[in-house]
Amino acid sequence: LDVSELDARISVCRACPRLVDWRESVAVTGRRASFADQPYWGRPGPSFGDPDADVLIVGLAPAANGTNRTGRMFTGDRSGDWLYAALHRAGFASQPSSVAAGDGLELTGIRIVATVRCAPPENKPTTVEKATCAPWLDRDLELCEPRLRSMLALGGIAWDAALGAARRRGWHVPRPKPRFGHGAEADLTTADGRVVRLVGSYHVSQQNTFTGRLTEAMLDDVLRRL
Ligand code: DU
Ligand code: SF4
Repeated sequence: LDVSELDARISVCRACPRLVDWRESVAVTGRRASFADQPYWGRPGPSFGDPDADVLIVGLAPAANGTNRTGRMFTGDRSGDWLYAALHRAGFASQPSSVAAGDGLELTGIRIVATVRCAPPENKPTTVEKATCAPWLDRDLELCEPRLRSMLALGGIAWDAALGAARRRGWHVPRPKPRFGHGAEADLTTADGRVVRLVGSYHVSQQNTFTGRLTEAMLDDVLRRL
């Protein structure tokens, strides 16, 4: 299995009935008025970025009118505006914005995945949905593990998902469990003894960026540590 095969399998997953219903109903009848004339992806969001990345970014879940519309991680929404501008400043992204698949954006050294691959109502996946989607994250981690140097968890849910995936891969995770916070760091050790640094960041959602809880300088700071 390589990254493109894994993405293809994820793209047709229907394991969570509530999320399948939500992603498809938004795509068919629930489109935002400003996008009413556009086709919607309406499927799980596959990974985006460099298949040979040594840095993995773990987000929360696709936005109903963002990834669920464009089919690409953090593409076509406000969270993505923030994330890709910062990735461009840090030298990971070829351009500062991410509008739609086919816009020419390329990432170097970095790949982006989500904890839950389908858009959840109110951006809140259930505990069962997080557990159901976790095997996909496990496969992503397995594929990038040989090169992986660091991971960025966007928000506490992604932080917990990354720690869970690391444990299931047989990595050593410090005890007590490392606590999420903006700028939190945990050194995880792979089964063959390499250290992978997990870095925490407040999520790039509008709840954080509009309120000033997450600033551009704070985001630049965590990206430098990767
Ligand atoms: O209170 P808490 O849910 O443990 O979150 C702590 C801290 O992390 C809070 O300031 C918001 C931020 N955060 C976030 O940015 N994104 C998330 O998904 C969860 C928490
Ligand atoms: Fe499948 Fe994950 Fe989507 Fe659930 S959230 S249907 S497990 S891709």
